[in-house]
Amino acid sequence: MSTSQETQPHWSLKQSFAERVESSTHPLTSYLFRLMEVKQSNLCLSADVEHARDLLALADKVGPSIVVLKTHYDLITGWDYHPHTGTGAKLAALARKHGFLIFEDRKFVDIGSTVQKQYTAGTARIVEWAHITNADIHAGEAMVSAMAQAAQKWRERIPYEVKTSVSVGTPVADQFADEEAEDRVEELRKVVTRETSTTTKDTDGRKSSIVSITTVTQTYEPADSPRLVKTISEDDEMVFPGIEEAPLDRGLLILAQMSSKGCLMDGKYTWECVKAARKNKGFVMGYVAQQNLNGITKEALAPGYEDGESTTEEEAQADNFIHMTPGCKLPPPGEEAPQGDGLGQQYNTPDNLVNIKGTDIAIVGRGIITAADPPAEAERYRRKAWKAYQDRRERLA
Ligand code: 6AU
Repeated sequence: MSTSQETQPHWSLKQSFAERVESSTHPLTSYLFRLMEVKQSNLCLSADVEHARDLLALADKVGPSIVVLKTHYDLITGWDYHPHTGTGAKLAALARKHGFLIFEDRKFVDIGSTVQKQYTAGTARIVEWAHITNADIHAGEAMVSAMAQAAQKWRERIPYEVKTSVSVGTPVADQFADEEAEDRVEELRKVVTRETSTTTKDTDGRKSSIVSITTVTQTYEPADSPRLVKTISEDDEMVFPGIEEAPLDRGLLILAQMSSKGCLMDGKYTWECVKAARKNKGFVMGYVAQQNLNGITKEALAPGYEDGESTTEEEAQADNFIHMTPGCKLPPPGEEAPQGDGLGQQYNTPDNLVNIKGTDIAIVGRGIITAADPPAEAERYRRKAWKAYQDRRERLA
């Protein structure tokens, strides 16, 4: 597929990740660019292992080499759904310890109302532990704004839900069904405002109100504290020293192109993804794609496509979306190109993806997981992908 970038590379391809921090339109993207510079890593591990305990062990071992850990929670046996002590919460603790973001590769696609519930409720409550998720937008742009709305609503509720606990024979907030919890939080909010005269403050900054037989405790953490849950053990409280903790904002990657052979996502679909991303910059961080789409035009992706509306040249120029690309593998010793997996997956080297095609983050699964020494192999991929990024900057300077 030819792109306008072949003749005139978009500015975002030439800049360093550090330089791109300033013009990022999403707080999580700015954070991720900074994290990439701190860890000198543009590697995402696709942790498609069988069991939850393998996932946690792998995340702990490979964590130092990566900036994003990608999950498919629904292929993991033994996933524990408890919001405070389950697999998601444990992964979140490992993410803080090693400094990486969690990307649940859920590939949402449905009507807006359904994706909102799938994203924020149900068994997995993805929004609570995954900083990033992705969507196949064949259902249309409305599902992107619906997910953005759900993430925003979730974000606004955090200061109350996280910090309010109830004691004396009353079930704690996470034991309530979602609606009940919301009612309870609303009730508590009123109580706390009303009961200021009976309020006492103890030494650790917590404030207790006596409300009939129920003690309501509110902790006074900053409203934007990135801690969602009080986690499991002391070890889980360790924090990566190179950078502050990730912001609580949630982000979406639009699945614009796939790595699989015979993929039916054509240029028209990809162009619609570009338009949806430009319309929803507050929530969309970027793309899962096979080429760099910043600054791309309709003519380059879908010549002759009559879509009735287009984005402007200025909008295209302003693009600073982050790109993550799967289908990444190093060739076996003595071979030039990596082979497919016999099931339709097509692979490229980190150099081809990052230096030539212009992606930012290489997503590697089996290339690392099935190696004899996954942490050492992750380090090898980290070095190759980072070198490819440096080579790209040199080549386009
Ligand atoms: O490196 P692999 O082939 O072991 O794993 C690739 C991972 C898998 C896929 O579900 C995912 O990347 N993936 C995606 C994503 C990230 O959305 C899109 C795509 O086009 N190809 C692809 O392989 O977890």
